[in-house]
Amino acid sequence: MIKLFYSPGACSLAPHIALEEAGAEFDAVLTSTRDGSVSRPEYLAVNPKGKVPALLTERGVLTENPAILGWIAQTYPEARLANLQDSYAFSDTQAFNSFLSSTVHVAFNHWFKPEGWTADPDVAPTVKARAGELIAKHLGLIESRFSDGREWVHGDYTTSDGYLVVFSRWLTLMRAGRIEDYPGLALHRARVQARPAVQRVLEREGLHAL
Ligand SMILES: N[C@@H](CCC(=O)N[C@@H](CS)C(=O)NCC(=O)O)C(=O)O
Repeated sequence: MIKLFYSPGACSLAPHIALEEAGAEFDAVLTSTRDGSVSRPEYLAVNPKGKVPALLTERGVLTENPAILGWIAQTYPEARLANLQDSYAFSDTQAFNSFLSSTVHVAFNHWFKPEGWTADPDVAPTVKARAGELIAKHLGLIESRFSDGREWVHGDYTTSDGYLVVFSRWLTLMRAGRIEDYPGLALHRARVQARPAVQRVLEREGLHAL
């Protein structure tokens, strides 16, 4: 049985949504980032990086959201969570997911944990302020994708949509900006959260739609 190690509302929400959208059979294993569970020896044996998500498959453990999302899309092709017939379209989806993972997520991390990026506590507020500017820059770029009226990041619904909603939720929950400043993103967030699979996942994680 596939196992997804997740923490409520963390970036592991993205593969949680993708697995649910795919109709996969899986166990969702609560591994909170808030109570030290990610640092316990039994979890480090699964993912030595001490981060969620981790996905235990029949072949072994996968980590890193873009890789996990690519695996889910390829393993459940009937769910059409990526365009698997077109290598350009597939790579474009992976590129967007990599941007979220390597750039958007990292900017948010500087916002909510600035003291983790500098040894000088006096510098932390400057790190946080700069992170806020970068979050606005990155989300502005994403917002421009919706200017043509598209409903989903790539036109059709893909893994990128359930991943993007992690950060459009964080924007509000971490008070990193105003969703009203991103009307396309606001509509997208509402659209994703209205999907039945996403509602099931939010409930399982003990979360509410924003
Ligand atoms: N690059 C990883 C990032 C994973 C990550 O940073 N996960 C966070 C939750 S959103 C985590 O587990 N943090 C726990 C900690 O740092 O203690 C990915 O995209 O999957």
